[in-house]
Amino acid sequence: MPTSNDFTTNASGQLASAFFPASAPTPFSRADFGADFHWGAACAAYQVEGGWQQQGKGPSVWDDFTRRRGAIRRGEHARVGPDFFHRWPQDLDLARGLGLTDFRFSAAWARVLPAGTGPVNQPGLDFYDRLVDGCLARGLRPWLTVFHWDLPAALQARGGWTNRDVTGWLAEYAQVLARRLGDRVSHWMVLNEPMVFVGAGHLLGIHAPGRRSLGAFLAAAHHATLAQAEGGRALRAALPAAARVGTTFSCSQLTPHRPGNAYDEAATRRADALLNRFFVEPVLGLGYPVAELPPLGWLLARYQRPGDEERLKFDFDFWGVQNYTREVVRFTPWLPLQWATLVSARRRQVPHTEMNWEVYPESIYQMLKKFAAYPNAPRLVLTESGAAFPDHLQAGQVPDVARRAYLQAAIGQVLRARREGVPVDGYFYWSLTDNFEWAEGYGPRFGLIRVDYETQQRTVKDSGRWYRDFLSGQPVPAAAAPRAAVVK
Ligand code: IFM
Repeated sequence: MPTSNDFTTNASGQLASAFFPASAPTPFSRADFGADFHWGAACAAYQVEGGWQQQGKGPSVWDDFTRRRGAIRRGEHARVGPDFFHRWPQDLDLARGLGLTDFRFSAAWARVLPAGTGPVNQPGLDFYDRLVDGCLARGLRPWLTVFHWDLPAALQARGGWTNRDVTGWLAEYAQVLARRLGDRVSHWMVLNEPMVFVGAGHLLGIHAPGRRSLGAFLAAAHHATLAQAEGGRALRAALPAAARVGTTFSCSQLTPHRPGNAYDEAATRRADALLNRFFVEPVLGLGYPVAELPPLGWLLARYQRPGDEERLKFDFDFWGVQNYTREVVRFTPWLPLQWATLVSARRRQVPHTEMNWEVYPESIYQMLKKFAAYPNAPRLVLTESGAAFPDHLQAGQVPDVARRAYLQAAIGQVLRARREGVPVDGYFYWSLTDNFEWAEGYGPRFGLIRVDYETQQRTVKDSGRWYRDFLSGQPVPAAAAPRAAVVK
């Protein structure tokens, strides 16, 4: 099945139609999004910074997890990574060179508070201060994610996300950041993709802290939902009134494996409740979506206290929608609790990325529509979307045709939603540079900018150049450019 970067090898055109379904809008240009639309790229501290023990930084759960034998592909870790800790001026210069208006990054909790709570590590906080000033000096609006998965190891030793006190720890940390940076950072996000760090970290055991326990999952899930709202309140209390407070959610369009089959349809509704609705609906005061998953409701009740339903609510200024693919769901009678499995793209023999995620940009449109349909939903921003395809340096260039096509297709799907009235205000490509892709190590490359991890040399890929041209006003023609390469 095609995962190739070279469209010319895909004579069937299957890859092209995956990127550009008939519904994809063309032609279009930046002007169609209006002057205030946010154009960015995103990254996260643990994945790019390196500098893992520098200037007083404490250890995080990922520093510990990457030491575990077999936890990470090829035994890789992120102690140096793309070395953003030292090379951020160069990376921000490149971001500006692409014409981005906004830059999203996260702070490493243990760089700011080495023990998770208590004394602040001033050099660590100073680093983010310089980074924020560096963004502003280059005309990049900084967007700061408070928590992108790197919990301080000292807090994990106290139970981490399974300890209800984590809500207070997070609020304290959020306020430290807000007090120092709130005069310059206009957009804040409390959590990055809670379902991923809770599910992959506490139930599946494939991310830090590597737990495989239903109890740990449920406790962490409830505490993360509480922390999301408490963190929002803590930020709002400490930030100037003009600052925008948001949070982000992972999500995927879900399709039954056998459309029309009652079991697969019901399994899809259960998966939707867990994967797309679980962290969103309590924020709106709708409670957890347990009607589809009664056993989950009974089990979760063990971790809830009187008054929690109220505490889970928060009126965010925006939601960050993060979408990479769609999932196909099949009824699975032997799987307790969910009775649903996701049928992998490889198994379905559809075009997919190196993450084994189906190439399906239309899911972006579907998810924006879905989130916007909630009564009282705030404004939306696509705070992540991206694609990992293999790429190579050839004569000083990186001809990453597939990523370029994905980027164009993703932006087109955002426009499609916007044209139908969805209040979506920004697009952030994941990621500015190649980086450490968690359990997959350095294998999958998502970046608009290639990183040679031996030399730390940066090379803007063709996808990055395409983004630059698009942002400079170059229109996407009616017959999308990469399509021409397909029918060879
Ligand atoms: O790299 C991750 C990121 O940390 C969170 N969202 C998904 C990306 C790709 O897997």
